[in-house]
Amino acid sequence: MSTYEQRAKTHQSPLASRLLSLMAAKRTNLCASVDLTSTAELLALVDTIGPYICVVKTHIDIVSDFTYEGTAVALQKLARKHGFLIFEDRKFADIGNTVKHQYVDGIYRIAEWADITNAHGVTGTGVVRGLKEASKWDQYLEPKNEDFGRGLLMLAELSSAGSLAKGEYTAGTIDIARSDPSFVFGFIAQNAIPPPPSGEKEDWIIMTPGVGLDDKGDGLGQQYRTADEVIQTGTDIIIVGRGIYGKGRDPVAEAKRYREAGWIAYEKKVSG
Ligand code: 5BU
Repeated sequence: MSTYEQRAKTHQSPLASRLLSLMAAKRTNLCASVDLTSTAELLALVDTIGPYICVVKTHIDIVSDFTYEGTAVALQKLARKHGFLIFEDRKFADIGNTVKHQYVDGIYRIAEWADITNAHGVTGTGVVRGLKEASKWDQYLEPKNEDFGRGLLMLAELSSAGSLAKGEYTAGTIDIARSDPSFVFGFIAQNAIPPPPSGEKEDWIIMTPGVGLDDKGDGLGQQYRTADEVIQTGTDIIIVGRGIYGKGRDPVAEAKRYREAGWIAYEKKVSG
């Protein structure tokens, strides 16, 4: 298996290259899922765990006191301070024209501050085309601009019990991703992505939620596997939420612990 550094050099998505380089430089494949409902708590948590993560994943619509400047711009400042990307876990699932508006308009204006977002395949390839058009992802690729565009992850599989995203549905979603591999750079998935029938070489970044070292579930359908288990089954980035900030936990200690678990699993995988 290639290292993150090697993949950074050859990846077709500028955003994925940037992400792989920062993972290699910071020695972390940990994405923190920060599902907190107040801006102050969200920013305070991100500021303390920022050094140990490569991505912060948000659900911006659960932040009760959201303001564009106070929440989104402040989060961007922390991203620059600590060197991580921002992933808004919006799970777009509508026709191209609607998702375009949901991505750039409303009070959240996600495309302006989130490097990464994701979409379901249920509506077909229009979702990719709509989001790409709205992101104006290539406007960021000017050499003078330090930005590296936007990227989309398709939801191939979910971590929750009884998910309908499997079999033919998952295969169809993977085909949708193949419609634009410069904008779609990977998947939210629980397993490796099978190669295409043509045998062509592909490089997708796989991000996996449902990672926990202490719990097996949350009583509401969430299912946890360890960092080692998900990395051995093909994941590149582990997504951890309550395992880091859950009740009674020390977020810095947990972020360090998950970072180490993810990194050891990655090193084991690349070396053998
Ligand atoms: P947790 O606290 O580690 O269970 O949080 C997991 C996060 O990942 C949470 O924000 C979910 O919305 C998100 N998630 C998930 O758990 N499972 C999935 O399949 C997808 C997203 Br897609």
